[in-house]
Amino acid sequence: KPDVNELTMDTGVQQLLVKAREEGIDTAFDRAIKMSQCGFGSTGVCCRLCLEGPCRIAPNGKGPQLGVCGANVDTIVSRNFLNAVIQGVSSHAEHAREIAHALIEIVEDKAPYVIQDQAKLNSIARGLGTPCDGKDVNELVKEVAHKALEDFQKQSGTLNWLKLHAHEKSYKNWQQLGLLPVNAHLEIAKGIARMVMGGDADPANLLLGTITMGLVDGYAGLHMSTDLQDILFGSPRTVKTQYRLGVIKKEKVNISVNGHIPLLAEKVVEWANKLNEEAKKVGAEGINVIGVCCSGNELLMRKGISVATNYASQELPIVTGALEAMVVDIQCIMPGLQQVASCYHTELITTLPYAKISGATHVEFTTETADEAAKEIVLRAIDNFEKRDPNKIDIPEEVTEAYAGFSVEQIIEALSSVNAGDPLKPLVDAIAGGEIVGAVALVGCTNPRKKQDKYNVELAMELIKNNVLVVATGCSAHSLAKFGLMSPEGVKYCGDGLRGVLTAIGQANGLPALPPALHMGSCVDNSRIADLLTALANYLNVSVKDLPVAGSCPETHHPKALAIGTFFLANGVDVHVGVNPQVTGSEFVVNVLTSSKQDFPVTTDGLFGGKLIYEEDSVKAAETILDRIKKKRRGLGLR
Ligand code: NFS
Ligand code: SF4
Repeated sequence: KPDVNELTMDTGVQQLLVKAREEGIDTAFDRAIKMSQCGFGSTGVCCRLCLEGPCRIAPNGKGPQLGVCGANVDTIVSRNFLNAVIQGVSSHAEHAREIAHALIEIVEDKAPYVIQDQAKLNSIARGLGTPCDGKDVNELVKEVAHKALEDFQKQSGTLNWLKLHAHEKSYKNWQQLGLLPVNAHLEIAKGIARMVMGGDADPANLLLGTITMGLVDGYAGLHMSTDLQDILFGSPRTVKTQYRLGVIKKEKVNISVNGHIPLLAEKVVEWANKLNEEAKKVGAEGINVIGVCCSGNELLMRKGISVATNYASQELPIVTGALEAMVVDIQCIMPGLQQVASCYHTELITTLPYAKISGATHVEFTTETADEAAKEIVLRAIDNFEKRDPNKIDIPEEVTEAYAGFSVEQIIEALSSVNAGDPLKPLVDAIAGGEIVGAVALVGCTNPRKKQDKYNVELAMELIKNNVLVVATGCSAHSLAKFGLMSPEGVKYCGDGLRGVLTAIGQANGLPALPPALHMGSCVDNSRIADLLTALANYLNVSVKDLPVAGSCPETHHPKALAIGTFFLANGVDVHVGVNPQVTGSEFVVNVLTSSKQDFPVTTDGLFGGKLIYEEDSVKAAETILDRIKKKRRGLGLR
């Protein structure tokens, strides 16, 4: 077995991996070593879409080059890519739809939540063309929620949320190409229908269909989720918080929330506060709620709740022996959690009727019964405190401080302290002057097949050293926070230009400096990044594709990241992936996605202005990204 320091940069995770090995427990890191990767699957050339197959196309022309139905490798690879993107899109669309539905229940007095952000409500309503005057909050929320649900029902036109947020020039481009989505459910169904056996067999057409799915993801998934969650739970503001496994407290009842849709996580926090005294009756000092993955990000952004760990090491909080309950909803929940939990007193609690794990406790969570469910979950955790085995407790000590909560609203507010009348000006001036060369969104996951955090951190370090501002979301944000890039001290790693700008803006806001990586939230909050780009493009009167920016997911694992990446490609933003996107079996698909427009007849670069960059080495990836950013600068007439 490889040494644990080859598996993760996080010393706390290393410590617990050693403990797990001593106790004979396998985690995702061990399973990744045991599971070899199939060459056909990793290049995307394996098709299981009908019972004539499975078919797989042999590499280098040696062996069958067509499936039984006659599908060639380009068709098979592009269908598989579309399939992956659809999975990502449906995750985000379900997320958004659940929140829209919850809002309606709330204003009909059927669900116990209170609308927190009336300013955001008004701005979204205005953007949707819904007059606000004279309406009470409930009326307005209902209208906004119905507009959201229309995006799952309408049979003509395009998504309300796309019209609300898309940059005008991108919109026109998609319209001309006939790519505008009609409604999310329709497009998901159509996407599946076109990738089915005997459906669409034109690889270029399949890839264009994938772009439409990316638009569904961006607008009816990411943007809608963020907007409605901000209305319901409040728009994030700067918060200071703590990261790493040391946030688990030996003297407290520890409850971790893992998953994505904050309807559950918010209620768990509320009931943990209400039942704090109950915990003292079993000898604990109180209740400690900690976050994992994106539920962690949601609570962190709005409540400053600390974050224990990110995706690849989500089983390790259990190995501390001090976790009373791990509460999950959906997405990125490893089924392996239950095997690990069964070795400890930890109770794994699933909550959604369509996302259960055998062996786990299921406490059904609906918005109508949110209080009862959250109360039961917290009481179960309290009960479990006395079941701890003292011999099994070992909590790594390290914690790192970090800032988060950088919504677009908060970033604009911070910039207003420098220039109240024209807040974007200081940022745009710094980009024009070259103090900031460009910006990169570091997004996505960690993946048990890659050394955890290493690639995220390395890439961020390279970029900020070269005066590229980094914004981050998802589990990548956890990586950067753990290694000091979300604290003001992180500016010591920046090039002079970037450091100067971050220090000036930070000091205008009472901080020593802004952190070099700004935490913008969970993965659905990639919408915030898109909104920031749209605002900058509007300010400069250019297209989003012209901006000196890029997106990157060095350690991704999830189809959701492919969906988000497709959304950014459609907007003309280059997207780097550091993990094999499983399309390399088709030269055609690789060319469409990764070639520059002058090198191949049809490319995403030519059609939209952004291309995919696949590079596993973070230092080399940073070079390529920088080259592209500099090219876009030249396009804008900047040096
Ligand atoms: Ni994003 Fe968030 Fe994490 Fe990756 Fe999974 S939790 S939605 S997919 S692993 S960043
Ligand atoms: Fe084979 Fe075609 Fe069926 Fe795919 S759809 S399994 S390539 S016969």
